[in-house]
Amino acid sequence: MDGDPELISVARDLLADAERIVVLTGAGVSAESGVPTFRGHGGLWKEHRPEELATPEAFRRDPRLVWEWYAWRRGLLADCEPNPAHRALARLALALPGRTTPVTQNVDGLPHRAAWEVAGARDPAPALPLEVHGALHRDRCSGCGSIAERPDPVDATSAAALPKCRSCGALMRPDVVWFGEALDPEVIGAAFDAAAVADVCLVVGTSALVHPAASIPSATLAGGGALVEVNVEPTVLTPAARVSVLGPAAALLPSLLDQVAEP
Ligand code: BV8
Ligand code: ZN
Repeated sequence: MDGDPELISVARDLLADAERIVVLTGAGVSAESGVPTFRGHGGLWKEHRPEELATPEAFRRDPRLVWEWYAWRRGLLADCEPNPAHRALARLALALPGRTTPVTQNVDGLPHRAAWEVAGARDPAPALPLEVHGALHRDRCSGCGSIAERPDPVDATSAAALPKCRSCGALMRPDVVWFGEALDPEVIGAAFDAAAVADVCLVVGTSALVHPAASIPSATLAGGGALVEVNVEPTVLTPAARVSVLGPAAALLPSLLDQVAEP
């Protein structure tokens, strides 16, 4: 089995003893669902530089190219399913409602799908994460901000064919946070508030390079809490982690969390 059993046992005890847990996930938690990460081999940024596409300037300069990239990513996601890591995180949050705050940097919507799947007839709300970077499946108007929850497939073959707002006619854009854009203060504020009083911040599958989200674990450390990391390689957070378990999230999280969720 992946992951040092001794480290998994230490991590499990820290989580089991925690009154309040914040979970911060990054692209690595969706890797085993087939969603490419940003900076790993074969990562999304390999073909394109972030500055080239995930910025408001790029959208102003060439909205068709930006929409082509996002439409391609939406197409990839259509074939992806939540993996055992997403479901283990959903089970934890549903078992410990009010004590677990799920936060994700990802825009793939997989944690939401896992929450609905795992909740069944129960209310999935405790397992629905704070999406600090928005959601790829939603459109937002670049003019009036109105939201399209279930947009039609985007035709990015020409600028003229790009989606327009039904209310004001401005261009629609993916409802994600681009580099240089502020995060929704309510969403990121709730994440930091929860992290500041958490006994444990469980960080799964992030290189912790993108701020301000990457500073969420530091809020837990500043509040006297502990950092538990799960990743396939060390990151900038590893030195500050009480325990860092090396291995793939889909293999590790069920064994790490299920005994915490259902002791
Ligand atoms: C802002 C949505 C201000 C779009 C994304 C210099 C220093 C510090 C900060 C900055 C700086 N220069 C600029 C900044 C700010 C900038 C930033 O942080 N830049 C970085 C690159 C240096 N931040 C911003 O611009 C933010 N806004 O600061 O606004 C402001 C304030 C007021 C008014 C106006 C402006 C906005 C940042 C949001 C950008 N949007 N996504 C889209 O998706 O297209 S970020 C993008 O990166 C994704 O959301 C992604 O989640 C995120 C972070 O990446 P990771 O999730 O960590 O993914 P990565 O591939 O890097 O790592 C994967 C990890 O998983 C690896 O560690 C790997 O080992 C591991 N892994 C792989 N497989 C597995 C695994 N682990 C476990 N199991 C596996 N199987
Ligand atoms: Zn509009």
